[in-house]
Amino acid sequence: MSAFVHPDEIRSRFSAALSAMYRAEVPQYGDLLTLVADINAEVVKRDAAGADRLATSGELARLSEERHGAIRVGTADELATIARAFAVMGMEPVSYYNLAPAGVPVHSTAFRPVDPAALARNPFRVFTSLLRLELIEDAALRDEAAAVLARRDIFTAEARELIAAAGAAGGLDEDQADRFVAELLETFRWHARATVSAETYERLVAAHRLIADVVSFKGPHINHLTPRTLDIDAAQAAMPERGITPKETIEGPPARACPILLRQTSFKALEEAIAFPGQDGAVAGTHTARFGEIEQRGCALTPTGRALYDEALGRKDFAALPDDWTALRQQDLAWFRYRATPQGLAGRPDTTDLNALIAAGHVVAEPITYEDFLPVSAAGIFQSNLGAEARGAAYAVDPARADFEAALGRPVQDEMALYQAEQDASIAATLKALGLNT
Ligand code: OOG
Ligand code: NI
Repeated sequence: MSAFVHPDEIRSRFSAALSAMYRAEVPQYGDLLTLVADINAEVVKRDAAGADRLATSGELARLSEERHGAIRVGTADELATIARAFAVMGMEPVSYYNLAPAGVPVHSTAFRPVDPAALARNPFRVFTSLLRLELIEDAALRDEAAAVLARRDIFTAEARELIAAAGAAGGLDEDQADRFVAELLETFRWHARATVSAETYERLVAAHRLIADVVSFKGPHINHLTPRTLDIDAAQAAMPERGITPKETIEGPPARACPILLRQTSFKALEEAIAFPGQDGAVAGTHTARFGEIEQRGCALTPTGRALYDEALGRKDFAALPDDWTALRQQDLAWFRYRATPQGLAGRPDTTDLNALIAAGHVVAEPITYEDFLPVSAAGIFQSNLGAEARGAAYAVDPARADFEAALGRPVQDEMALYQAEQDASIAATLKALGLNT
């Protein structure tokens, strides 16, 4: 019997294969990668102390491997199966995002590693949305869309077999892992041939551009892949110089000395040639779905900090959120990872008070990186890529988390519980290392 390939390794191989495929499909993605790599190299050169901090926390090592993508699936079976495929790569669904209030008829989760060691190895994430067909008003069109979706299988037969095999045996061997990566990649591939007629496509577009994007093709093509930059303001400024036109504003918090959460910018979706099946060969058309995005990640906020952020975003005034690591930590606004210093380990500190230990130089606290997404930013990204005319009114519906989890086949994980667990574990390990048993 051959040994299983570690899920982290399968995730890294898949993330690299997806990046190579998307680069070949959308050359502008390659330009973004070069831009981000150049800017990150400049930041590391300019800010040696900052780079040191990133290196100690493991952020620097994962940076060039770090990216997130997004797909939009059409049915509960597609969502449940992709969840099992992501599980093979050590990725779990985290958080529920309701995009309906922003006029986008989907709800979503982010599949990502949850364990700090796995995140350090490769934090590849996929923002995954499920179409809410019930929000199509026209009953005939709704039934037609459902029938189209029911006919397709977004997975190859071999991908389905390997997902089942991994589930049954608890992992994949070397040969299976390679085949799994190649076969699952097919689900994410772009298909320039629509599966519906030009006439059906137009009616779907008229209902909502996003519905047309989900329903009209063989699979849920990856619609963007986002590298992480250390300086999004510099990246935004440099985009036009490289022939890339960014959206006007950066989503998320403003620039700060102490970066928090997530800042994102994107370039508009490409208008791409597609073909529709026609009686006499193919009918030509165009489709806009795929775009480019870059992001800068900052510190994860606690529920209190997050509530302050959400309020600040509404008022466009961020003064209530202190721009100072000590204040963010002492006011319990952000999550931190604690660590004993060599001085602490050599000395014999006799207090378990973390503030006192930090003041004495026995302990340091590093901000924990935000690994998730922001619904308001996601809505902004969706909308800037659907075109102004698609900026539909908010759907007057409740978040349907229970429906989403039923489709998924399991509950989503609570991001706050994950950050809390990491902070708590670091505190316990720090006190133990200092011989301060509590
Ligand atoms: C997903 C948009 C959300 C982000 O970074 O917030 C997203 C989509 O367009 O399918 O990727
Ligand atoms: Ni994104």
